[in-house]
Amino acid sequence: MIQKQKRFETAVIHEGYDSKEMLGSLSTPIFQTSTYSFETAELGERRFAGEESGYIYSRLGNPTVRVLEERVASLEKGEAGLAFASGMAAVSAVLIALTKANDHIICSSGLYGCTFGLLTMMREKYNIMTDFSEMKSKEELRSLIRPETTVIYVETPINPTMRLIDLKQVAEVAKEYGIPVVVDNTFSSPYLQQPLELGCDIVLHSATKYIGGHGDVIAGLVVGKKSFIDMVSQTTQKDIGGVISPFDAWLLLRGLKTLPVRLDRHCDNAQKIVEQLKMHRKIANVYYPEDEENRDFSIMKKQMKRGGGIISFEVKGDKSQAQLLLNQLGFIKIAVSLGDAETLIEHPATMTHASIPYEVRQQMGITDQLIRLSVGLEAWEDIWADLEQALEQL
Ligand code: LCS
Repeated sequence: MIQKQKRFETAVIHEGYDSKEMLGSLSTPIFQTSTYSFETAELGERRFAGEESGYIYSRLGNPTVRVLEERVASLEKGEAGLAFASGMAAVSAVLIALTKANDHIICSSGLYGCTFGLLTMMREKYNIMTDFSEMKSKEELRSLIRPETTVIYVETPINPTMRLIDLKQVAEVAKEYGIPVVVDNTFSSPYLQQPLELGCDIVLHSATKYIGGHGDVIAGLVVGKKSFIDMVSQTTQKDIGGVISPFDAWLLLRGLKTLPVRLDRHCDNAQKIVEQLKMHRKIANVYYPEDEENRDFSIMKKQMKRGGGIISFEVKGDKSQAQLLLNQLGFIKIAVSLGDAETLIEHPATMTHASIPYEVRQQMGITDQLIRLSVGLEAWEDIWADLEQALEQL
């Protein structure tokens, strides 16, 4: 039978796995093994020489992990995928693979605090300089490119300001100069945004978030051209070693099956909460990509299917008012991370982005009044009731 390209909702369940090859096991088996025996010494030699395919040692590859890598590559419409022990293991493996001492990176003017920390370390240790840019126009981006620019690194939506970057526009400029564009697609997941389809080169995830979806695993994923993925697999992944465990890969495969169903609900709930927040007198600003009044709404329409499950907003007043709001909540949990079934709330200036110097935080739009809400899968009426009673106490 000729197989057509599967739709997203089918691919999340089936892609990369054939139960016929695994004794009919419907659930992907967990190959909980660190090593693989060779029948002969010569076979071991051929495997190490790359003359014969097959497994050697689980830091170099594992069958459960391989299913996950093939599935996510298909979902992101890329040639190949690679799984990591954390989102940061994925980010660092990619950035270290693409740079050498004295190179230059152009980065979106806002990003996750630990990625900022990694770029700072790369500057201090290897003189790899980073320029931050809003990437509002092609001219702005072109003006920053230097002969030693080797990466354009973009988060969109940006954690935690929810600002967006026009990925197609960035990819077009990068192509002119042959510079790879890396996109951190954590906030959207491949269900809402597919950067490779827009011309970008490499996409990565903190799979800890929507891909896992249940707050029980730390993991990372990278998708790109096979030649690039093979290079990372054989250099910064093999030799630095941030590989995922087979059990965590299995948890992600399970989480992925419900990704579209969960995200539809996250988006529905977030839309309702945005409507309510915008009407509340204690709220100064609400930032959500799929809000018609949002400053980046036109970019959202071009590249995202829906707005996602994360909202950020500023309360009227200062840091103490923001902290007071968090302290008044009932079932909504004060916690970093996002994309879980539970609604989570955090204060970026003192939590996820606290390591970024104050002045840089201000330039990025991370004010002391800014709060980040990861809208969960509960009934939206209950989420709003909890937020509303807390807001009443400010
Ligand atoms: N990229 C983004 C956009 C992130 O939000 C995070 C983690 C990472 C990469 C790193 O992934 P990890 O190693 O944690 O899997 N973001 C977090 C956050 O906002 N709160 O807690 C972690």
